[in-house]
Amino acid sequence: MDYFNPVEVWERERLDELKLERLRSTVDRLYEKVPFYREKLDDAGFKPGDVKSLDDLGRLPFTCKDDLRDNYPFGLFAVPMHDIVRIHASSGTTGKSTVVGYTEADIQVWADLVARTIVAAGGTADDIVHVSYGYGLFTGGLGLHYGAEKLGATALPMSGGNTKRQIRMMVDFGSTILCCTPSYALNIAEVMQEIGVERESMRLKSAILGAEPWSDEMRRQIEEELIVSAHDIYGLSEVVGPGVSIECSQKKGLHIFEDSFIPEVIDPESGEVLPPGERGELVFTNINKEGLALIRYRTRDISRLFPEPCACGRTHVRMERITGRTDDMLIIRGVNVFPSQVEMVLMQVPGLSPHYQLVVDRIDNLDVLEVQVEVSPEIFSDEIKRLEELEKRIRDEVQSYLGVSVRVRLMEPRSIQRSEGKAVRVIDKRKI
Ligand code: DLL
Repeated sequence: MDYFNPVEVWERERLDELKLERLRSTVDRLYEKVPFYREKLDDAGFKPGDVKSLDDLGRLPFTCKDDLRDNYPFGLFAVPMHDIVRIHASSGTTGKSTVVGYTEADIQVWADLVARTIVAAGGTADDIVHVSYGYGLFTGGLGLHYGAEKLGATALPMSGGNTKRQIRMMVDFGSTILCCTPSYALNIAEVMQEIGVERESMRLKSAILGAEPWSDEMRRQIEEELIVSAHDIYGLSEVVGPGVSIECSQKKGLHIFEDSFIPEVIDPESGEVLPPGERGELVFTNINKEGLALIRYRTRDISRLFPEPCACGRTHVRMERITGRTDDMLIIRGVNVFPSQVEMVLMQVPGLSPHYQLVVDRIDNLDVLEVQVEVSPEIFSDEIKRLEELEKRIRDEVQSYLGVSVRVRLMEPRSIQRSEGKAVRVIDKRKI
């Protein structure tokens, strides 16, 4: 079996020893360095040195997205800004993004984790890794990029968009591994057909797809159309970015790199830890990170854990592919969008009523988000030109605020169905 780092095949006992040592030093360090954690740990009755076994994890306090927001932007960093060499960010539930920071050592660890994912997906130093995740504050592009370089492969920093050009480069440069969202992989396959590029003119062998939910059905389609081995990669910026877990050749769950993150699955209502095999909310504790390390971070992602050994030889626990969320976060072309953020934008535009609905669909393999919003009666009787201007304004504001393009449909007053309980804000027609 090929792996990038021998820790991936360490036997359980040795791995658990390392985890305990790292958990203890992380908790102790956070107590010393981060006032937020000192307070939380004090409340939970933990003092430095109190973590004695891995079972103590379950008594540590949770961290959630709001804690990052309340300490925006750098309040949870455990090192002085002088030591932070990189910042990334992703959407929060309201105006503030979730900001994460990395030290030089963190960047190295992250690159190592991503290199492991590329190898698990069949990659070697001889590969040309075509990175079509977005480069920028999003962790996808730079995450895969540094991992490819760490492996000694060739990184091709394409970023997203301009699909025809992507295809041309894939042919000309002989890209062997494609990294993008699964929906974009399907989109690429379709554009190839449209412009008449034969699969035979390409050297693709694997695809490392993630950042949004997908299914085995989508995998079949991608593998058939692009003739690749498609691997699910999972991660989130708060925890590190891509590289938290990856499917190996067996494709029976994603190995979580336990030397860096300790996973738990909890009942989202009670917070109780669930036994292996039961579905619930994934929680991660960082044990190998300096800049920003989170204790029991609640991801809101739904999954379950499989501790059984894997035929690939890796000993690290596997998680089921993400099957849902415990909140209303949508992922539109890889961008995380909370309905509350769209609402905030709409509420700032005069002439709109507070009645709106978000309709999500997948058209030609691309997510389309349509914002339907009722206008006031005066506006509704305005000339078409004024209505078009209003539509454009909403489109522009959502785009600049959320970084995602949307369609806007202005609706007649009282045309959106009123709810008798919780408003139905999202209609998701995507069949994933
Ligand atoms: O999406 C990191 C990433 C980049 C992962 C590239 C994989 C590849 P965020 O923008 O912080 O980070 O979004 C994290 O995206 O909590 C999940 O809800 C969702 N997500 C990420 N990977 C998967 C996946 C990146 N493989 C949020 N399947 C997470 C389902 C995923 N959902």
